[in-house]
Amino acid sequence: MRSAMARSSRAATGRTSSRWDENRRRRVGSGGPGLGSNPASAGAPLALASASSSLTRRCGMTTTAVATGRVGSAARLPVRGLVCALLEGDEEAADGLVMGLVAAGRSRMSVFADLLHPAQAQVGNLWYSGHATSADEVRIAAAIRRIVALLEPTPAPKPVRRGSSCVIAVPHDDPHDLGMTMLTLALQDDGWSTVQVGAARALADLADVVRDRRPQLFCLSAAVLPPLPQVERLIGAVRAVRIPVLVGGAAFGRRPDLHGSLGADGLGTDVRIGVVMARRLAGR
Ligand code: B12
Repeated sequence: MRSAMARSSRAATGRTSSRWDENRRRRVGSGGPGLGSNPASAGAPLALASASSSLTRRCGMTTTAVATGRVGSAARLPVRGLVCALLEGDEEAADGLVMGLVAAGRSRMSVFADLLHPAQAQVGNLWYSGHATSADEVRIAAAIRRIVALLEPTPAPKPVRRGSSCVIAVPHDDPHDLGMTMLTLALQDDGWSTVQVGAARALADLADVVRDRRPQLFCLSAAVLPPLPQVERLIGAVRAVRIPVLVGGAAFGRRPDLHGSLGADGLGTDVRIGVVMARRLAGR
């Protein structure tokens, strides 16, 4: 049964790949519809089944992973289906996929780490290979932000100790704040109280903010880093007052040795690892 399913899924994936690329080439070439401009999907119920069948129709894409993506199962989440829906500007289908998983018992953190983050990374890869435009990238980042805001908290059964608090920041001038937002919400679900410091604050000020707040943990999320000596000074200043520093985001994830050379205590390559490391580093 299992191997038959795997075979049919592989076969379908082989078929869909070229069809999807073909659709995509046509759309990128012709400018394509904008976000939410798919009148055919307007008013459709946010049901996983209808989202799946609509995607299968339009992208020729299997959504077997949705059907088998039960909580606790090892099945992949429908990253490809979500990316397809987002590229098509079909918000109903995208919402349907995500909400179906939540209704099936997925935690918000799992949706972030296993679906939204990989989907956004996939969009970056499509841009690299010329299958998505930079306008697609901006539009989809906005759509993912909207989906993130729709998700209700899913509190952890065994939260961290009361009084656990964390300051989370992005460096100034770094517009990539989706990761910080996801991490903040995932930590809140794990029982932390959080303070976010946006990209408007200069790195030099951040150490003062952290020292004033006295959290149990400081998290830095970055896709684009300021000069490294500035980052190293910030990390050193925070650690000097015995607050552990956890880092993450594309700038660190792509150079796994960087966090150590800058003096940080740990690197979280996704939000799930981040939540585990936060507990461990802060002894909560
Ligand atoms: C969407 C996007 C944008 C959007 C950002 C919208 C927004 N509000 O966030 C826009 C269009 C604005 C943008 C702009 C730019 N971008 Co951009 N962007 C992306 C893209 C496609 C996705 C980023 C994203 O949101 N991912 C989803 C989030 C959820 O993932 P994440 O941040 O990694 O977070 C996850 C984990 O890393 C972790 N995490 C994140 N932070 C932390 C922190 C801690 C402590 C922990 C534990 C965990 C953790 O948890 C999250 C969930 O699992 C990536 C491509 C990619 N492959 O990532 C490029 C990318 C990040 N961008 C990049 C670049 C270079 C730019 C520009 C400089 C391009 C340019 N030349 O103009 C500009 C920035 C201009 C500026 N002012 O500096 C590069 C960064 C290069 C690098 N450091 O290696 C990337 C990787 C693309 C590439 N070229 O490879 N971008």
